[in-house]
Amino acid sequence: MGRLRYLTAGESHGQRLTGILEGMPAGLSLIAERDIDPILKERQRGHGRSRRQQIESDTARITSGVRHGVTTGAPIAITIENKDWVRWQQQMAIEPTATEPTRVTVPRPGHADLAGAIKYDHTADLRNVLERASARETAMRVAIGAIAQVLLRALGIESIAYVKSIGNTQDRTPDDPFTLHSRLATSTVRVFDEAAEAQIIAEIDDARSKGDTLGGVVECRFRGMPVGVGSHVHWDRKLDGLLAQAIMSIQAVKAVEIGAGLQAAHSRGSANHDAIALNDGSLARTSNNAGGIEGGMSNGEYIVVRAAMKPISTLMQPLQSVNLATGEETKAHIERSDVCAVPALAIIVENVVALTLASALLDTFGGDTANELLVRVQERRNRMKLERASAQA
Ligand code: EPS
Repeated sequence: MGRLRYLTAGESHGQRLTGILEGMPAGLSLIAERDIDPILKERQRGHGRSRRQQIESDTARITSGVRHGVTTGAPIAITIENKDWVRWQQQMAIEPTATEPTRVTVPRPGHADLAGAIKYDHTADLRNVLERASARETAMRVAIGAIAQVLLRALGIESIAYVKSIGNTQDRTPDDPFTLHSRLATSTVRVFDEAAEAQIIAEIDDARSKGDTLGGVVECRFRGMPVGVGSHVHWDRKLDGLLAQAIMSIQAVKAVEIGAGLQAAHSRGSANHDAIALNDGSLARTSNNAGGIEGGMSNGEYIVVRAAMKPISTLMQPLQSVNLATGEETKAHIERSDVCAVPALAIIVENVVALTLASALLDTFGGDTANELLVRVQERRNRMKLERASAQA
């Protein structure tokens, strides 16, 4: 386990989400309204979400680990209220209730319903599974990742996340997306190209009108990572391995790519590998097909990660399933749901990657205080300057 550990708890329609993040250094300025809430708002945005997003207005409440706006080094506890809970108090009551809950007994293909019900013996009411399997949990993961982003920013590491494709429509990503960061705030599907945006909106509306759902691909980039974060000597500390595990754990993600990803398998070595050059006396690369990671370590170029999301599994025109209470074949359960949550996935991936990078940075450089960490990172960055190496020789 890495230096940063976290746990989330909470059901989609329970009273609130709870999270604890442990391992953050002391001395970081952290204010929920400034550092977390705007990112939670971004996660809620996007054409294709359900009416639920008009009910919720996610805000994080920090209840420990921060004093007078500065981290103390103690575990940081956070809560996010579910506003929808008032309508679910009976169904989701913690205590036994006099009235029977409405039971869900027909699992949805693609969802955790069936496997989770068999695993925990919840076949009499699948709500015990689906409430926790729900991607509502990602609100807390984003809140925790937003804290990791505060640490990355203190080290001069910046990020951006956007949609590459939804359904059959691809966006045209600019060569340097950082230069067009502000455009993303105006796109309801988090793409750069306006024509692609219109086509994606039409595709989402078409899927909705047919009771269907859509998946897609998102990408995020982090620039400013120092070299050698991760490991080439321990399989379980390899940065690409850690990223893949963290991203694959996000609800509905079915594939992860780093850099050229699958495409690398179709090119020759001469076209794929990133030549080493000098840039103002510093070691640099002429391309970045490795996505900033070689040998399980950051190589100083920007980190590029993509994730593919399957179409959401709750269909308003449901697939066939089996009623676990009666043994009859029937249509799957229908529950209010999103048609497409790919723009939200971009924000979730960005923050989950931020957590993974922050944890790996702390594993590599240590530091009880943010300043200790910063000094060590600067020292590592200096090693990429060749004049310094030759002056020492
Ligand atoms: C989800 C179903 C929808 C989504 C939810 C995830 O919720 P509801 O059934 O209440 O409409 O909106 O996501 C969120 C609530 C969120 O904040 O992301 C599911 O089944 O996974």
